[in-house]
Amino acid sequence: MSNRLNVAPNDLSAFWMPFTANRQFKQTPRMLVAAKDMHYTASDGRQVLDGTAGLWCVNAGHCRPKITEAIQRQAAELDYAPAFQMGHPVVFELANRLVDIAPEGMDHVFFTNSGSESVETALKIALAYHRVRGEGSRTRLIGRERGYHGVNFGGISVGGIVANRKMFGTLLNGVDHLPHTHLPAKNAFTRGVPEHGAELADELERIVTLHDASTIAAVIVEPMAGSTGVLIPPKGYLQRLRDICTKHGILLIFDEVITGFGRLGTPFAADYFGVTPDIMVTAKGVSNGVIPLGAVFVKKEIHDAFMTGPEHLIEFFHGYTYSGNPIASAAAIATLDTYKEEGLLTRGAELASYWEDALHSLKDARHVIDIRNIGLVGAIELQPLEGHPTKRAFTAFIKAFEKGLLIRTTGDIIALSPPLIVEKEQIDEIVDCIRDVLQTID
Ligand code: PXG
Ligand code: PLP
Repeated sequence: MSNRLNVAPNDLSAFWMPFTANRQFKQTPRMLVAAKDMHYTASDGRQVLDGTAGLWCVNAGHCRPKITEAIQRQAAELDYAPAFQMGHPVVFELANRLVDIAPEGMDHVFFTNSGSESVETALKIALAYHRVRGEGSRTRLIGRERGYHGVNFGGISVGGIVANRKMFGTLLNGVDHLPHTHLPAKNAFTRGVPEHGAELADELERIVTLHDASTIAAVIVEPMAGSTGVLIPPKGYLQRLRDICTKHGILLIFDEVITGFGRLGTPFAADYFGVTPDIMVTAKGVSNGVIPLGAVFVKKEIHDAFMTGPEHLIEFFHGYTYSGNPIASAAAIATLDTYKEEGLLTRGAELASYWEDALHSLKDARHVIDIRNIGLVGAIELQPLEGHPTKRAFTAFIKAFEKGLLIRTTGDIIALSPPLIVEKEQIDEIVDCIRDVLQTID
């Protein structure tokens, strides 16, 4: 063990923490110092069950030996290679491995270092694709209310979470938004995919009528909206979006940063819903969250549209210093090996009904106003404390951590997404702990 374990830093002020209540944290820090499989070790030595796979990313569980070894080996052999105009074998192997498990027709992969970068990359591919085909008037991008597409300017423009947008000026021009699909009055306590709301996809027709299809490049949605509190698409909704996009020559982008790599019990949400987008945005689970990596999948027609003109010219002016770097690529190959050996990309399907029953057993727990589930994702929505939105869920988060369980909260929603190696007893432990916590908080 590293001698850094259990040695608390004496000054927490320099690090400006992301998406964190910095002052609250620094008064009562919650430090994680080690992890293995389903558990973290906190700085006071307690074991904490990981109910969230880190931030929806550690799908194979923590410190898996194959992944650790691959990183160590690659770091010692080829640490870095220029990403532009040079190659190394590991990233080509990774691209082939990814295409093998991707939905039919998604034949090419562009690498990034995060979900946010994957989103920007996808939006740029969509715009440039129309332009290289002589349809340069297609410049509008359509997102959705309550969508989360990372934190860069393109992503917050098409995204629909007001706190992530309101501080940052006018954002991208020419963006419009579909309505979100959260209909608690009709769908509360639905098990799995909700019945009501497919017609909300028809709002895309309204937007097309308003702007004209010839001005619209792409629609981007999360197949299941994760970050905003697990909003599951109504039955038939995604197929309707697909049909409308196809009818009008608009590209459909699925942001599968959370849903990719087994979260719903299928390799991708596209497989779960039987709807194939034109571009698929991924990150997180592609490298088990261990090393930053993102991957944008595109259909052959899109890739091939760029492969024209003189062969010595760069076809797409985009890329990152670390696009497909050797260590991240090696980590991702080892991740895919682990997923394959342990059947993790479909394990969620085997556990889904147990998970669903366990979650819905909380229906009568205190403060609960809705429960949602799909694959190995769950959400428990709480009645907000009068006059103090988000406070009740935040208190639940703190109390759960004290009791040895890591959960995520967004607004007054508890979101759960354990590593895909979770056992039934650990599902029981998660649910029992949350029931206890809800019993004790105001
Ligand atoms: N798209 C989607 C659908 C995401 O969920 C991103 C893009 C951005 O990925 P990066 O790697 O740039 O963070 C995400 C990330 C949460 C939570 O608690 C969700 C995310 C990240 C951190 C926390 O819900 N989603
Ligand atoms: N800023 C400067 C000054 C740079 O030189 C570069 C890359 O060369 C970047 C930003 C972009 O960095 P990255 O490729 O890691 O996204």
